[in-house]
Amino acid sequence: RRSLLQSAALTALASAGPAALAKPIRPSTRAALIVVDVQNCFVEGGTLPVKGGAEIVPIINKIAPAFANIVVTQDWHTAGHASFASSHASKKPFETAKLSYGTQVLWPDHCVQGTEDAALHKDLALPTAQVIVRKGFHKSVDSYSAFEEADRKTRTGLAGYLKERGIRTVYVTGLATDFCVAWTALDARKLGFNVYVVEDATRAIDLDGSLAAAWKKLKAAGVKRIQSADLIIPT
Ligand code: VGL
Ligand code: ZN
Repeated sequence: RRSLLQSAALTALASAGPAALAKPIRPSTRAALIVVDVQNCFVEGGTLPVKGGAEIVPIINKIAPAFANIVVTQDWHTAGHASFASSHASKKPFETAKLSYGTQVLWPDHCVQGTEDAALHKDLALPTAQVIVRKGFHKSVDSYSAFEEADRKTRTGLAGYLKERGIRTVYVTGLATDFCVAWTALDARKLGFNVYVVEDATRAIDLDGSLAAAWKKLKAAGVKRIQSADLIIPT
């Protein structure tokens, strides 16, 4: 049975975005919620703000009780990181550069290790989260994905962690839909997990059509696109 709150959310979604699923989902105890980069840098007032970024915080807090396992990630760059436009002569943010591993979008300086900008959003309330994966800490390599760095070789260890704990399914939320959320979800699929993206628990940067491109790739890879109202939350 749905709570009144969930019904209200369903009605709201019916008019706003994609329709909620007919059959609600109860995440298995062998599922993990992955909360990607919900940090000060990616919300209003941060160094690389994602439009509406802070709006997902209460949604993530609301669905968290449905999960026995929660993994949090943190974009965690060195000062002078290769993904920063400021590290490249005559480059501006949102242009691209060729790095050793391929084309890299250049960003404003953001999420520098140990700064308040890189801290998790203060309203994120995930007391049951058990691990924080930090990524992008090698100065010359970016890492959008929580599983594998942009060189597509260096692993973070998250797949091993999840597999050792018997986790087969992941639900991905956070920032940004078309970068770190999408890359994390695609790598999770590649590594054999059953993967959901909880769309309303994400917000996008949407650079030159990157959001539509990301959803297309996610769909082709077999990632399931759901809404928070599709999840059964224990009361
Ligand atoms: C991200 C751009 C640069 C993200 C991180 O979390 O999506 N995007 N660094
Ligand atoms: Zn970054």
